[in-house]
Amino acid sequence: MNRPTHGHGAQQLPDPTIKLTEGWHCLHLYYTVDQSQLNGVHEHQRAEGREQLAEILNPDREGAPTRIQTSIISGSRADLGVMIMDPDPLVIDGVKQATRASRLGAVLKPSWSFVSITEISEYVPTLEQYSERLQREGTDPSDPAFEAKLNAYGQRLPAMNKQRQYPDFPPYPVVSFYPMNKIRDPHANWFSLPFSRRSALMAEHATSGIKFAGRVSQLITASTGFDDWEWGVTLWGRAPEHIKEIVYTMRFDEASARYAEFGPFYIGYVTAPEDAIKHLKL
Ligand code: 76R
Repeated sequence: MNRPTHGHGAQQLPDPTIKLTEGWHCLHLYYTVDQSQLNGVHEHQRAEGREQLAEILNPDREGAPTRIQTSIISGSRADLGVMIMDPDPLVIDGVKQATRASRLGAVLKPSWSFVSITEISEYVPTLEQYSERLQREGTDPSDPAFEAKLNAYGQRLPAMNKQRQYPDFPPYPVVSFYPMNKIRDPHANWFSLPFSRRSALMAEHATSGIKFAGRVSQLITASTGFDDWEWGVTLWGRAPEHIKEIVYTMRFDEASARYAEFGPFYIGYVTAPEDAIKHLKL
């Protein structure tokens, strides 16, 4: 009996792996401090726990995840935030387990987390699509400005794609994180729009985002199949008001106004692990 075969046969498929073909795994962790647990820890164990935690969160320690950033979170949903990225999801999970197994493990209550991966969005225009867009927007290919714009984009694109898949943390002190979906409402179903329409809406979205260059840096990580929402939005701000302004501004973009829904918002301030530990009075 004939059975369907898979492509070119199993021996030609890459080895099974928990690493991504491209990009990094990403985890946002949130903790609250349980004071009644902390009261029960002897001072010498507390001191040991503080040291362990500072080391676990230290981005420069041996075996540290490729990226790890600690922040102090405002509001009662969390006290401490940790954002981690690495090619290996078990290196990332190692931070969570080491925190739990430390002397302060019972004190730091996990209050929320978000699992995602980095990606290049399907709406990032290729050079060819960018050229078509310039023409659609009225720049003639014979116009010297056309070539200048196209060249500039071609120069920018590799670095932009690297920053989407293998991001560096920007040097900004304010960090906001929230998850979001594009809705599947019978009257506004993002996923039943044709690609051309979604692409046009995302182009409008990107145009409004670019106005925040130098004030806000954004990282969109994908979480379909990994967590309860479709994307995680991490925004870093040069100052707090820019976060409010960009999120408010984007509410008016059709891609957000009509199609987006949002989960809980976490706002925090980036700190060295030792400073966060001091601030939390652990
Ligand atoms: O990656 C790029 O910079 C290219 C253009 C771009 C894409 C494809 C872009 C630009 N975004 C893209 C995709 Mn975005 N973004 C959000 C939010 O609060 C809200 O209303 C929405 C949350 C913000 C604040 C934001 C900011 N963006 C996406 C996607 C994925 C869609 C998909 O793949 O289906 C989501 C969910 C999303 C949401 N976006 C920008 C910004 C900013 C500031 C920019 C300009 C970036 C720059 O300066 O280069």
